[in-house]
Amino acid sequence: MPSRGADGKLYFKIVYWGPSLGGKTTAVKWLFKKEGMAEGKMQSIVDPTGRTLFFDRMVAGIANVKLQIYTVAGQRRHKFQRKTILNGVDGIIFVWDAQVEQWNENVWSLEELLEHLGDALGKTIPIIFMINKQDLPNIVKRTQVLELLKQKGLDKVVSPMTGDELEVQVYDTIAIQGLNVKRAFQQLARDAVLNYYKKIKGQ
Ligand SMILES: Nc1nc2c(ncn2[C@@H]2O[C@H](COP(=O)(O)OP(=O)(O)O)[C@@H](O)[C@H]2O)c(=O)[nH]1
Ligand SMILES: [Mg+2]
Repeated sequence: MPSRGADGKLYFKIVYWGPSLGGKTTAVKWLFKKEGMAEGKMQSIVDPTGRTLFFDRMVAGIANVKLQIYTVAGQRRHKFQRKTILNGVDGIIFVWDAQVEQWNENVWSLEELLEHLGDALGKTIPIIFMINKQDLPNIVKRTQVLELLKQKGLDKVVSPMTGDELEVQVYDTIAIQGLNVKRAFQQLARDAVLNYYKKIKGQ
């Protein structure tokens, strides 16, 4: 659930999740630098080689709400840091690395997310997918990813607006060029906000 800030605004937490080097930081940097969506600076906690050690964080304001955007450290050994970042999450953007050889890393990362959030994923916590690195030659087909999502029970999600069952939203993206990055973000941001209003209306 979002929290109310000292400024009286609602702060939603949106998390970019996925395996190491999939393009999470690149996507958030795109929103920050090219789309100019951030308020203030982007914070990044990185190791000496520039890989995310804990998180990146950026805040965007849309209408009367604030969106706190986090990316997790994708390397397997940072499991504990990732769990911390999920506290109070309002929506997930999963960045799938489309490279064929990264298949197992994606599956591992998705399974870890399911371990943490279980049935809430796609039901009370909205999720969308970016299948990233579409510019590279040796990538998986979209249908293969959709098939895996089906196996994991994530091919269908609950509409944050109506409560009906919907196909999960899956975007083909190129984070380094910004292709579909903003569109995917706006979809999930909208879902997270609508989901909250649906929840409080239902109370
Ligand atoms: N070719 C290609 N490279 C990408 C794309 N997105 C990210 N990268 C590269 O993949 C590497 C890891 O990206 P990064 O955003 O740090 O991944 P993270 O670990 O998920 O945060 C960097 O060298 C990026 O430039 C993409 O869409 N296409
Ligand atoms: Mg990163």
